[in-house]
Amino acid sequence: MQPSSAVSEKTPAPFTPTATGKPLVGIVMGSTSDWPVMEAAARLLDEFGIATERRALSAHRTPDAALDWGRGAGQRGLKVIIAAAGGAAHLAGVMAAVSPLPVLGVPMESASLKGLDSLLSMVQMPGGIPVATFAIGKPGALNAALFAVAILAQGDERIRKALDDYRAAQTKKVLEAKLP
Ligand code: RP5
Repeated sequence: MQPSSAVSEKTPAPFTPTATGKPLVGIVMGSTSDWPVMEAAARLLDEFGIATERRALSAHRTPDAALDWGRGAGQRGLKVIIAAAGGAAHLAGVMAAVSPLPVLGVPMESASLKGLDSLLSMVQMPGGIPVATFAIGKPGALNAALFAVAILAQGDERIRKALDDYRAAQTKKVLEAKLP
């Protein structure tokens, strides 16, 4: 049996958002199986004090509910949509088709093609309906969250300062790192 400390190292505490106020970013994903990756985006936005709305909805398995969610996003006060999907990854494109909000797409790694399928089906949007597509998997989830922060920072001095501080801390950490 593993000691409890080893278990807790491998199993992060459940995500309990601390950011208050109306959600400004919607994080929608094609399946609950995407959550372990997309949780990184939710946690990062929460660290910036930006409340999120999080849903698992599929362009294929729950098309009507996905369309309703996307159509109502702006009216609910969301400013940015982060949409993640894997395989035949159409969710971000569908969100962009029904909402004028900026849609940031995160391709999920897939079992058979390692996410190349997700990336190509997400990035190859027809002219006129943009999806800003990020890297496959967790780097994409983190960068989509940071891009959402950068968008929101344009109209919010507190968020702009928090983004400056985040980047300064990141730079400091790299420069101070000691290699063996
Ligand atoms: C996509 O299919 C989801 O976004 C997910 O990445 C992938 C697999 O979904 P599950 O079969 O695990 O529900 O729609």
